[in-house]
Amino acid sequence: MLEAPHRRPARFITFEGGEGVGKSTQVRRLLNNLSHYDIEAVRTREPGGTPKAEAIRAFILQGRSEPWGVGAEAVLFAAARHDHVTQLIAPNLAQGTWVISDRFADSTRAYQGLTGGVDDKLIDALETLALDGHTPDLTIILDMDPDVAFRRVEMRSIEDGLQATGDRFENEEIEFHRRLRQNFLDIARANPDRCVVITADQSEEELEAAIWSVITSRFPELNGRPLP
Ligand code: T5A
Repeated sequence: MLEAPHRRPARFITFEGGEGVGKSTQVRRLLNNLSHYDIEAVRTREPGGTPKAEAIRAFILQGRSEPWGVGAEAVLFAAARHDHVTQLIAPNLAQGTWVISDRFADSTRAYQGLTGGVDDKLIDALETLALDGHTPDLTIILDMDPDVAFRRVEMRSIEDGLQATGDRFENEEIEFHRRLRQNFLDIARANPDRCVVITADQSEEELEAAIWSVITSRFPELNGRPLP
């Protein structure tokens, strides 16, 4: 009998951290670097990633869910995540395609749970339901002073010719973002096998190299492969 061709395992990697720390920039760079080694990967984001989840994203980030309270928002994020996992993440992983997500379940724990005060038990239950066993293989937490990150976001708005109006969460007080930073660090401490914290206050190229070094040391199929 012919042996089935050996297929490399698909990896699920998530990027987390506060606003403007460089997640989207590094997700794009990682996709590009993986493609140099013929690793098929999809880039996705949360909230969002599928048409239904993107509809929930617009509803929340425009502030329309705010009157419902933070607990209901946690449920909405989980509903979006459930669709994202079942319609995009799981099918891609099953066919051998890596999935790189700009935010995932740790954001609900950090924003709605630890910062917003939603009970741990509800956050745990929503996570179990939404993930359906699809825990990331690696979570990169980009960490930096939120004041510096906010200057980046303001600069982007100016460069884009937009007024710095911000979305629902960008408009929270700086103290909220300081707490959030600490909460992501606490999540990393509680999940040392999955999470790696990287200082984000460095150039895009330096950060890209630091992330590549984590990826190549974590996944044997990329062991020793230099940054393309
Ligand atoms: N949310 C989300 C919850 O409350 N609960 C949840 O469960 C989930 C999933 C999503 C919002 O929803 C909340 C969290 C968020 O508030 P979003 O817009 O998708 O909103 O997420 P943000 O994290 O806010 O996205 P940003 O685009 O603002 O931040 P990024 O992706 O971290 O940063 P990036 O890469 O876009 O870079 C920002 C700017 O900095 C520059 C870039 O060119 C860009 O202009 N930059 C750098 N400048 C200097 N040095 C570097 N190293 C740089 N890297 C990037």
